Amino acid sequence: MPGQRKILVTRSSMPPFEEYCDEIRELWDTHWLTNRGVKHRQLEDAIQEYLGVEHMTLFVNGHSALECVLETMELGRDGRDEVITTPFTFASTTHAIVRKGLRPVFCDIRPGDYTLDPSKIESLVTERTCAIVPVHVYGNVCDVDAIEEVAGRHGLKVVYDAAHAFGVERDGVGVGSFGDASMFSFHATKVFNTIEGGAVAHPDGVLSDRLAQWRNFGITGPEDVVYVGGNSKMNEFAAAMGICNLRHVDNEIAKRKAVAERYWELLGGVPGVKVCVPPSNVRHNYAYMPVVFDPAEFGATRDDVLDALAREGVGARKYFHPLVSDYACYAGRFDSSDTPVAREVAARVLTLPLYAGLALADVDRICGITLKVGA
Ligand code: T4K
Repeated sequence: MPGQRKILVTRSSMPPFEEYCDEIRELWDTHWLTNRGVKHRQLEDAIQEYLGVEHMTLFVNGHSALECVLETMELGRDGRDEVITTPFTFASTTHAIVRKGLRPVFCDIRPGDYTLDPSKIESLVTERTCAIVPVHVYGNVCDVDAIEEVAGRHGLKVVYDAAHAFGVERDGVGVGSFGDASMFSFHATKVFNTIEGGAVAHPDGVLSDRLAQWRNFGITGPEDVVYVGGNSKMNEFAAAMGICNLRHVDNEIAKRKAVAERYWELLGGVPGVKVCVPPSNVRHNYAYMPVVFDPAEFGATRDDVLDALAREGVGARKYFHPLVSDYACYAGRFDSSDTPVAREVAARVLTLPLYAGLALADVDRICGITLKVGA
């Protein structure tokens, strides 16, 4: 609509300007800007405590963190190079696997929460399988018990892509405590951000050393370089943003909760419209608002809704369409009909705007536009 303020799928959380200025002021005294400075160390400790995990290693972004953990676990070195994972995710999950010389094997997802379907994993395990990389997609907690039970029986590592799941807990246990490791993203679009950033949480102190060394060229001492590592260090300005944002994150999540509940109230129960309400034993972070439209029941397609919202200045997004297995860069390698649930969800899902500062009146307007399309 001409003159109307645009609403996008999300909007970065930022601390008060003065708070950030105060946080970075001392950098003008020290001139120490990166390479595990004071802010970096402070943030690493603070996030470790907030997430309640044993070890925490910060990275420049979530993708590097995922690549690094796959590499430092030495997956593929013994000839077992297959990794069971989901095609219903952002490019990063699969790209990290492929870029580390491993082969993704796509497993279908559950229709209820869109996470990996554990009942379909075992039939995909071969003598070449080395790991499972499930995704806590939209912040929905995977069936970690069932996944880790299959992994345990076959001697497989489990590395969770928890990019969307900052602060999520199941039965009071943070998601970063599950499996062999979990990767978090602190990108500008996430519930908690360091502008760009990410981390690996894990229970293994040895892995901790390796991750920290790998992210700094494999340097282990003034004259010692033991890994062919990369450079994935978080700088002090990003860490300072994280320190500030962490002070406000509980409040941000509470505001997101109010927005999410308004969506559920207005859209839940509408024929052909499926919203995803977390179970009562999960402390969710309300990272995304996925809504699945069944055109036969609703009377309109997901794309009809997307277009109608766009005409009114509302930028919803098709996270995650297309499936990774349908990307041009993987043409000829996979068949998305092997994962029919994921294919159907990808064809019908729309993620509606959700962020802490979104007014409930705007949610009402977005739902009104949405419901009019199907009427
Ligand atoms: N695994 C999973 C499952 C992931 O979803 C991701 C990232 C990763 C791994 C990798 O983590 P990182 O390496 O990124 O830490 C965005 C994000 O760039 C990406 O981090 C995220 N997933 C993905 C789901 O979404 P785009 O291409 O959709 O972003 P963009 O630029 O279209 O922004 C989306 C909306 O966010 C904009 O409409 C407005 C808002 N926005 C964006 C930026 C950049 C802001 O409010 N502030 C900003 O600075 O990928």
